[in-house]
Amino acid sequence: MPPQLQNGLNFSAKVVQGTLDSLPSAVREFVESSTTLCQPDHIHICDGSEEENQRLLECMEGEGVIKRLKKYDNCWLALTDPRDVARIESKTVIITHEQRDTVPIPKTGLSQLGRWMSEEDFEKAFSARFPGCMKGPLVNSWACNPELTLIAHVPDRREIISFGSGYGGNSLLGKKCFALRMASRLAKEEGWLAEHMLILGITNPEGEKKYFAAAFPSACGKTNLAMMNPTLPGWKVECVGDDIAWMKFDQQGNLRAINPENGFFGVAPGTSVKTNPNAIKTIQKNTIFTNVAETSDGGVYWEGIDEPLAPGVTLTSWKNKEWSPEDGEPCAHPNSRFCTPASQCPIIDPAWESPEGVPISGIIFGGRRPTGVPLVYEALNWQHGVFVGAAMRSEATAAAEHKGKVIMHDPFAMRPFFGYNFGKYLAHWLSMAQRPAAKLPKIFHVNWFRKDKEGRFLWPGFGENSRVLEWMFKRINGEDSAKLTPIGYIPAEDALNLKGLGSINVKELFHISKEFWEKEVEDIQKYLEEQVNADLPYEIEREVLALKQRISLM
Ligand code: TSX
Ligand code: MN
Repeated sequence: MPPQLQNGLNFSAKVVQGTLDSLPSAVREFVESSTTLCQPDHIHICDGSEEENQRLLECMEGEGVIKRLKKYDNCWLALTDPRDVARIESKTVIITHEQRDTVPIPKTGLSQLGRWMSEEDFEKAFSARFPGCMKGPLVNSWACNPELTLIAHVPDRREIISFGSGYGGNSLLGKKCFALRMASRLAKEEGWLAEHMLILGITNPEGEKKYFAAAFPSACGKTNLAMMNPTLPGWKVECVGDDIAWMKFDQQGNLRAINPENGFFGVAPGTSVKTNPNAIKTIQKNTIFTNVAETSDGGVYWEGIDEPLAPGVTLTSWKNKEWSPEDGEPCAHPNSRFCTPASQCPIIDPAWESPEGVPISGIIFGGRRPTGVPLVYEALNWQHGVFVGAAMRSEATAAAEHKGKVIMHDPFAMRPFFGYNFGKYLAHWLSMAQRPAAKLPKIFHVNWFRKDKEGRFLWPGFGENSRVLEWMFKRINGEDSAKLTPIGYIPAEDALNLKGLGSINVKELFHISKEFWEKEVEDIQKYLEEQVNADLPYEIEREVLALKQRISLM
């Protein structure tokens, strides 16, 4: 009898590990219908054990999909198709009945706050991709198919459907797809927050500890901050997470945060003993590297690793070619990654897996702003803080057709990750102030990247950022160490601890120019009115007008 008749089902796939009977009925039905659709040869039901992990790694090694890095213990190198190296916003969609449930309808042009697909178009896209996509050893099937890549979310059915890409942000579905896009929708429905934020704990020399959550756009060093070694004597930082925070006000009104991830999926280039010693220690074992360069002695290498190559050691680039600096191309892809267990981080917080979460005292927004934006300012109140999040911008390398750097809007560092209409998301944040017991955290904005007229950074950054966290710490404890400005509170004269730093141009670092902020508030207003349009909460429009007014009186 053919196997499909033996099991009464319309497929002949062999179950090579586990049994279908052991699955909850909804999961079993999903596996059976997906098998009928995709036609795989084999079904492997994961048990999550370390033995299984080793068998899968060895299986992939045997097929040449990954390579063991012999310099380290249980570290692996994966080199991808050069067309499959990053998230692709144009192929990442959310399907809802109404377009406006996914994105605000912009005044003109395309929404930059997400991409909607109609139910009919998704039905067609699905049928054009999935039938038979796991059948046999075809090239360009579901696992890597750059032409047909599609990352789809159907929040009403709680479904994520990803096709054609193996890149982490497209294929580790627990991360951006679930823990941010899907979870932000669930959070809106259920009264909590799913945010693109690191979580860190900081303890002062007296032993008092506070937790912060911080949102930064890419290229601001979020992972570096999450694992920072403070330079201030007697201070200690511990890491809860480097990318995602799920936060909820508890019965006592404290905002409690968990990191829903198990590890770090961090950008490799720029990671070094100087910029992030704790990340370097974390990735020495049990780590999968993607699209980095390999040294001839079986180690990893990338731009900014800041390690000399031992004499006679050569490099193979991420494109699997002998590499030399004269090639004019980087040895590692700029978006090459390490994927490593959080438990191995030397400063992982003792409460990092605590189910009740850690209490958040401060929320930090930030951006890479070469001009105009001071090192730190504190929002005037919750509504103003929500506006500060909405107004976030950061310097980014422009798309291919442009040249150089541009200042991009990235509200809440969530622009590619909103699971629903950003206007409704703002209303949800504002609604936190209406919760009877809520002790609202203070909100801050930081900019480690302000430059002087000669183009030199005004602030040393990295571990010295502990000085900024110390000021926030004192503000949260009610210290009167701030000066009011039109954009918010900045440290009062001598309130920012600069002991032992050498010369810092504090004046320039904190200068607030009327001319700059007149232009900045115009740009923010234009962006919010064009992009959020009819869904912009009046409280946010009011913050725009109030800021304009305060600047005009400077
Ligand atoms: O991660 C960074 N942080 C946060 C660290 C906790 N970076 C790296 C950004 C790229 C991802 C920074 N770069 C930071 C920063 O605070 N600041 C800067 C800018 C800077 C770079 C170098 C120096 C000073 C400032 N100084 C010297 O190189 C000597
Ligand atoms: Mn991220």
